[in-house]
Amino acid sequence: MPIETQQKQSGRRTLLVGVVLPGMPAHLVEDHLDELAQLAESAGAQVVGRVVQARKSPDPSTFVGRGKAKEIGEEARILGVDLLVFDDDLSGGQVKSLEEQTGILVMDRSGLILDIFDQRAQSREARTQVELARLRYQLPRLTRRWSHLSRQAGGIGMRGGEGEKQLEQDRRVLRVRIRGLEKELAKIERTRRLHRKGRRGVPTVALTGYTNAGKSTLFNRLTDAGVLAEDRVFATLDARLRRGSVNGNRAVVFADTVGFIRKLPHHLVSSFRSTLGELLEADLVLHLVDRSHPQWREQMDVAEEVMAELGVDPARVVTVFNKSDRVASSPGGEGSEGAGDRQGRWISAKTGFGLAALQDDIARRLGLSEAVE
Ligand SMILES: Nc1nc2c(ncn2[C@@H]2O[C@H](COP(=O)(O)OP(=O)(O)OP(=O)(O)O)[C@@H](O)[C@H]2O)c(=O)[nH]1
Ligand SMILES: [Mg+2]
Repeated sequence: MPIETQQKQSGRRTLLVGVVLPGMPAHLVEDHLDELAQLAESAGAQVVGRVVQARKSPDPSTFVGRGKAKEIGEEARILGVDLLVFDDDLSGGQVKSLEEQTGILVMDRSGLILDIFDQRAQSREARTQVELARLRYQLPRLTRRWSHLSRQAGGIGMRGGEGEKQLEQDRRVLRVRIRGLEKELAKIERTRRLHRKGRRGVPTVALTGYTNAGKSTLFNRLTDAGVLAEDRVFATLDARLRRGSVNGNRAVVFADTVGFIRKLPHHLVSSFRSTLGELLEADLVLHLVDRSHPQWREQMDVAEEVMAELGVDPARVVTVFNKSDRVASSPGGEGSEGAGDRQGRWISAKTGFGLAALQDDIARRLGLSEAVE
């Protein structure tokens, strides 16, 4: 029986909380909160406001200052808020203190992202990966009072009473479950590897990039797959593979993968290794950047960091600037000023601009063009 540890965000009136640390431009925090708002709404919450505090360093016990925590609690009561979401990672102790001081449910960005993944995960692989990430996230966050497991009915009740013993018991249950999930994933990964072997000889092109960059839209263009492409974060959680062709009718396998986001919980990255393994195994990786996004540069850096963390060879990565139709200065837009200091191929997965040239690029990089007779 899976341990159901998710707290539903549906319809919760939510207040976002961000902290500006020294050397951090204030507008950056606002941008991050804009994205956090999008995440909260994706999880089904209703964002009713935001609070930002400038601090020299986070308070070890309440993250924001203690006085500020009290103030947030009061504001939350006035606004009828029942969920506080912090943009930064909180420790179990911080969550506990904040909940005690405000009387309101508290979570952090990582927890929110995990909830979205939880809601979207469909395949057995994705579900296993998300559950594993959640349990790894929760293990160090279990606290004596705020033990998720002790809130659950069935199996792991509160018979022994609260306290250290219960906490230790909860931790043990989590560890056992984590080991079980790791084994299950290893099995799934073996199957995946077998499938990959079966494709040997057929070159693979994996699509990657920040969430909402247009990966699935491009995937559909290149393969006629009809995969869900939506204007929302993390529409895709499973790696999808499909044959397509470039440069005539040569078979190439395209892989659509899960998107990245800043402060992506590293538990998710490590749990999604088998899905993201497509990136490591691919002959070529197309890194899609939503070039129309005001924060495209930061998004590009985030994706490059995650790829580096995964061990993707940069020499196999082609940067693709997507949504050129929304950028006036793009080659496909009204004027033309090139790609600036970052090199990449401009396309619009939506209008089809630049796709033929991109396909030529792919064929060349895969050594397919020379083979054409
Ligand atoms: N204007 C414009 N919109 C685009 C383009 N490419 C994709 N979109 C839109 O951007 C949104 C996100 O597209 P998806 O293809 O779902 O993005 P994704 O990268 O697969 O996103 P996740 O799976 O959530 O990581 C959708 O609303 C698309 O219609 C483009 O070239 N131009
Ligand atoms: Mg997608």
